[in-house]
Amino acid sequence: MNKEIVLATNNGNKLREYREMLSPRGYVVYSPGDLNIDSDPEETGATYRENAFLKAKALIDKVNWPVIADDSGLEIEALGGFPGLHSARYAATLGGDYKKVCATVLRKLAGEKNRRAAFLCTICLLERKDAKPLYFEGVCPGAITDSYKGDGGFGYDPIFHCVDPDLDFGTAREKEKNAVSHRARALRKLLVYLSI
Ligand code: ITT
Repeated sequence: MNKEIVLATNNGNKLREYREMLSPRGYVVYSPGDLNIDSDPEETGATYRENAFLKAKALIDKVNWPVIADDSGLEIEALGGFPGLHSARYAATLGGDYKKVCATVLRKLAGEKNRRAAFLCTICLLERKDAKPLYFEGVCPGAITDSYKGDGGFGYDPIFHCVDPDLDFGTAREKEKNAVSHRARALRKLLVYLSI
């Protein structure tokens, strides 16, 4: 397969992580911005899969390469899975200020013993316009930290502790996070498919 791929995202942090993980394997990852394409479909799906599909589908007609899209979120057990599918939208209600978002989540969990949480990622691959969408999923189990830790990564990383291996995403180096994250786990499955 051609090693050029389009990542249907407007999130520069996701783009950076995909490039970091895919470049050593010889992939060139284009963003919609690189191709001067505006693509920001409404994420109306009821699942990560549906939203990932909507994002990939919105681009596939406009480009000449396979498209991948990533829908992801943080699920916190004691909050019934919140913010989950709405992780980005919840942050938007606080102006996209993740220091505030993380502080609010920590407050919601004040005194809570059950800190279990997981990052989830679903990648949708559309190889061509008429191709059947394929999905690759990754889960990174962990816990919500007791305090805000470091400014590494992005989004909810400063309050996420990965359990296997033990790693605070807020203080981890990008390479360390990218070896074990939900995104890395989903991407490894995609790479197995692409290498067949
Ligand atoms: P695109 O839809 O344009 O790809 P987005 O940020 O809106 O960008 P999502 O709808 O998939 O993407 O929302 C995912 C949100 O979940 C993201 O904005 C973060 O708040 C959070 N999130 C996902 N992966 C994360 C990670 O690796 N570290 C920290 N937070 C993450």
